[in-house]
Amino acid sequence: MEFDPANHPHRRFNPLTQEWILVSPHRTKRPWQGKQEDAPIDKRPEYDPACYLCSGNTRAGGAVNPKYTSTFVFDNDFGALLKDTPLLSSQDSPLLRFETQCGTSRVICFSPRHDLTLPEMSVEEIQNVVNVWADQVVELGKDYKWVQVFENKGAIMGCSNPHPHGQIWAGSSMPNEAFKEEQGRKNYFDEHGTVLLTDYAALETKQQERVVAENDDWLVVVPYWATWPFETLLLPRRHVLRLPDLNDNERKSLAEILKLHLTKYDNLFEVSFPYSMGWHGAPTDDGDYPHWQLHAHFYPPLLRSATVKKFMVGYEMMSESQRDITAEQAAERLKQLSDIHFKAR
Ligand code: H2U
Ligand code: ZN
Repeated sequence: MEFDPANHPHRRFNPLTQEWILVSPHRTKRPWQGKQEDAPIDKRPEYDPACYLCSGNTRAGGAVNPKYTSTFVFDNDFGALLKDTPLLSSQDSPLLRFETQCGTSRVICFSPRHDLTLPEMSVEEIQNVVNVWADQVVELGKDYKWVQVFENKGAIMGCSNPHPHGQIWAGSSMPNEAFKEEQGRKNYFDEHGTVLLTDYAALETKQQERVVAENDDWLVVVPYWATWPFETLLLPRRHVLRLPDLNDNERKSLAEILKLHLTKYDNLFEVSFPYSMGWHGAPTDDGDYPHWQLHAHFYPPLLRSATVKKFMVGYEMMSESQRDITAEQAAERLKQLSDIHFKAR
């Protein structure tokens, strides 16, 4: 019998994290009588006097935001990482190991407009955000080995405030996800002599089956090994190690593809699409990282509507991640969606 990825349960390998995921495509017709999330209410004023992140407002810690007109970065008033932590560690007991962690947490307001989200901003405004991301990597990369730029979007993802914002956490050691990817890339580079994610971008460009959006410099795919239903990977075509290495043209085309991709996401269930996204660039110490390639992951929780999310529970917690809809089916749905935002129609 021939393998039919749209019908036969199978496992797919994620070469970045070196983990397998179970795909059960025959299950997509099962009924759902489980949890429905409340449909998020999405009518916000341009300025909210009660918002901690709006221009000119006072934050929870008492600091006052400047009257910013574009982007605004500040040190998180409740940062998870602190600058002046003494560097200590212990392996005295193999069962009770620790190392202290030195770092910084910052918040980036993407816009003074309380009512916007990235896809509703102009390309120029999104490019300003890209520039801030890159500048922050330069600045924090001087002191820290890992600079994590990310955005939690939507209350369902634990985002505390609808004002368009992201975060940056920078720390002195490699966190788990970065560490796993480092191993995966290194293994691939040692075995093939080429860069995993540039080879992967070339393969996806050729096959087209999982491509959601593309332009001259960038590619968005539902990766072959995706675990979240509409997970995507944003990849540059050129070999680029870190955000600051992007030239002006690439920053503009990045802003364009972000606008397009996030518009499609919003159009999928006609809701401001929740997700966690984050950038992975090469570590910012003086190590040699020819095997790295810059990319962004988008992990959206929604499964079948604005209110039904995918749960990573039972089998996922105890065994391994599992999905029903295949990466190819998810890519096809995203690809078909309009590039005009549903609110602008
Ligand atoms: P999230 O919405 O992704 O949780 O990010 C908001 C961050 O903003 C959160 O980490 C910080 C919170 O600590 N924050 C401040 O630093 N000052 C404030 O006045 C409100 C929120
Ligand atoms: Zn606000």
